[in-house]
Amino acid sequence: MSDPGRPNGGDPQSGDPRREGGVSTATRREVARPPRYKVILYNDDYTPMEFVVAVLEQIFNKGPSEATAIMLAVHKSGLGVAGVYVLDVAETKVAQVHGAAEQRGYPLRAGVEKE
Ligand code: TYC
Repeated sequence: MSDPGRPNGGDPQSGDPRREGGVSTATRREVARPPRYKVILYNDDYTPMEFVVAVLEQIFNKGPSEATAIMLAVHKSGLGVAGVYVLDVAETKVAQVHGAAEQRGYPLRAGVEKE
């Protein structure tokens, strides 16, 4: 007899999405994990490095050394991940980056990409 108090009757081989090839079949009580989105920062030739570091600290809550490392990675490679969030938070962060950059007259751009 299956245990109604446990997903999939308590079968230890099922109920774990890591063992199901990512496809949910049985009725589940657990709420699905919402998809996550990367906020991408793009390099440009005009935005000052200190401004990008300040954006990473203030909008993406990075500490000074991580903010500097991300900024330098974007500067060298052309783009980089500022953070990973649910979609509405990611879109808000992008709007905050664009608002702060436009206020200062810098061309800094950001975008959202599904993880
Ligand atoms: N390339 C810019 C400079 O040399 C710095 C920069 C880094 C700009 C990261 C944008 O997302 C960026 N001043």
